[in-house]
Amino acid sequence: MEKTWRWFGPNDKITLDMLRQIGVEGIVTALHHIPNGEVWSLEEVLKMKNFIEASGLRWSVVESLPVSESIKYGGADRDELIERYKESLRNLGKAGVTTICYNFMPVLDWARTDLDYPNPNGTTNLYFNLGEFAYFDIHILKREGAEKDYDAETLARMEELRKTMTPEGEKRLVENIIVKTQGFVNGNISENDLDPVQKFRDLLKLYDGIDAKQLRENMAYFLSAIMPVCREYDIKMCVHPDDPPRPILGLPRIVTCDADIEAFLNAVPDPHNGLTFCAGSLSAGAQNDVPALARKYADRTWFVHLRSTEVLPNGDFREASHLGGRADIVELVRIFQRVNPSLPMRVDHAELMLGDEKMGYNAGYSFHGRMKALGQVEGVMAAVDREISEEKK
Ligand code: DNO
Repeated sequence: MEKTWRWFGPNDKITLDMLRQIGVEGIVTALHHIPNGEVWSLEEVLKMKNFIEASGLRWSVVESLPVSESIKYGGADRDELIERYKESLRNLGKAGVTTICYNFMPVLDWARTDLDYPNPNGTTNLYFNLGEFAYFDIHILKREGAEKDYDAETLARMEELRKTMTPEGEKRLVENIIVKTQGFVNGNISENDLDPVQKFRDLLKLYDGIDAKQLRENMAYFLSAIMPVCREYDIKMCVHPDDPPRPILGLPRIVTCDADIEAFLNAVPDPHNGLTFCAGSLSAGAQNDVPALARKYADRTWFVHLRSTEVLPNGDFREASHLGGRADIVELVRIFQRVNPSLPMRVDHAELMLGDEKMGYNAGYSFHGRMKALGQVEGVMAAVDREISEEKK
């Protein structure tokens, strides 16, 4: 697989020269300065491409070309927004940047409650605490009927938490769940929003009456509309699975498991409609056998995120080592390396370590932690390449 790295543009504290030194081959990035819903002009695309190439790297994957909420919930202006999306795709296609990651998660992209949860070795990482998430939903967001979405054990944990919750604790949950994890992925809420909770409630309202079936139809509508452009420029669209892979905050989620993946691939049966195989997101669903999914969908996978999680019996999950947890990265490398040795792959959500914590990196995107994870994955790739060449003898 091609060793790629998510880089956040010329303002990223991690420079392209640093990445070349650690063995990165391809860059995964987006035009983060262009607001969601606006066209990425050919000029802006080429500017970014040339900037990356000047450092001896290539722009391998766009992550993400964001899909506007209105396309997801089927708003009155969705056709206009789809036309703009197609225009951005054409410009990317003309520039030869043809692997495009996106997601179809309503309102919230990925979700975590804790961004620096301590590990026993002194590093920290991301964590999803279901009790704290329920607290956010029921006591901060005050979503109508939210209690019904949690089991008795989770509600009991939440009550315990309530006894010691402070205003600072509530503020931290808001920041972690809807601000810090969202702003940098071109999300709906940014650090400058004065009342993020109210803004978030207004966004949730947009999905009143939208169930999983309707969301699936809207996704198929979007994909069918963009496929002609994708065919013309050989653009590979690859949807990112939902993280965590389950409905949250009353919102439907439709890329969570085997049946979901099969459904969206079959809804628009064109190879340009494919998957970002995010091993981390999929592994956070106890229902998912991650290597089995990789075997089944490798031929429609255009981009791979390698990371792993551990799911706890109480519904929490944590980021695991890239060599441990539920994802089984060794087996995933065996599968993908055989199918397509040039498939772009990046590591994800690594520890904060050795001073990373002072650098203010985007949540999940440390330097030393990701460098260590990349080294681990490189080692696995070398061993798998040896296995493959021995088989051929
Ligand atoms: C989180 C990321 C996601 C991902 C988008 C793709 O760390 O994996 O934000 O980039 O969902 O559209």
